Amino acid sequence: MVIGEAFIKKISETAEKNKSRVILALDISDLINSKRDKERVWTRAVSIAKAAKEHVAAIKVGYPLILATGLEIVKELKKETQLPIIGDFKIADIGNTNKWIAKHAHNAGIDALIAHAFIGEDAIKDIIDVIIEFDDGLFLLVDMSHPGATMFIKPHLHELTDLAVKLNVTGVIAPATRPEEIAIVRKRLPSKMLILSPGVGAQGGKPGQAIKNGADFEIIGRKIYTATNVYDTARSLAEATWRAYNERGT
Ligand code: BMP
Repeated sequence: MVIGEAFIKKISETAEKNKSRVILALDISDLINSKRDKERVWTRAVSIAKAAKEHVAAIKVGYPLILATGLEIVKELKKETQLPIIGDFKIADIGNTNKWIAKHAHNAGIDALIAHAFIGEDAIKDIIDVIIEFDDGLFLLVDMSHPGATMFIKPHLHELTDLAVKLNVTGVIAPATRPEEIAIVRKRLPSKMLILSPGVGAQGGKPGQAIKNGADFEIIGRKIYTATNVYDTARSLAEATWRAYNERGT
């Protein structure tokens, strides 16, 4: 048993239904100076989510979208897509502050959260208290996909992964831009714990590669939401990730 069994069940069901191992990173945004600006971003985000919904297993929302539209969009996205929603607030504060972030996220309808593993055990346990109370999921970042992550985070990959295992969280985030790391992380994790991997497409990772190396889902944003045909692009990424997952055989 890991924390977030209900979330794992939910995302596994949508993955199976849509034959997809893609999580859509819905980073639709713009600067908001009027009610109309906000409505425009809101409408665009919902329409992209609807266009992609048959070919993704979940939606990840984060600062770009939420700072533009407010957390209220989460309930609309759930209503329109019926997909699980991951809140990517990269929580990295003291425990008391983290608890409030987690409570607001749950209250808005978010099903799982992402936090930095480097904040350490006590500050993560405060998030876990809220996650368990509401039966949500929690993912910890054990490395990041951008080049600068190799300066401070990557050297601690093993320890950060071991902390995630010790705390029995739902899973971890590891970079598709360095797929060899995913294989390392996979070996250290119990099979129940998920690996979500960003960095596919716009950041250079090849669709399906992270999954071949042991990831369970690929988090993909720009390659989908900037495509001329969102539906077709999401469909072809769904096919590539689904094939990679089934060929891997676990
Ligand atoms: P894109 O496919 O457009 O590069 O988007 C990737 C998404 O994953 C973005 O929401 C980004 O904030 C997030 N992400 C990432 O790219 N690398 C990480 O290491 C961690 C992330 O959450």
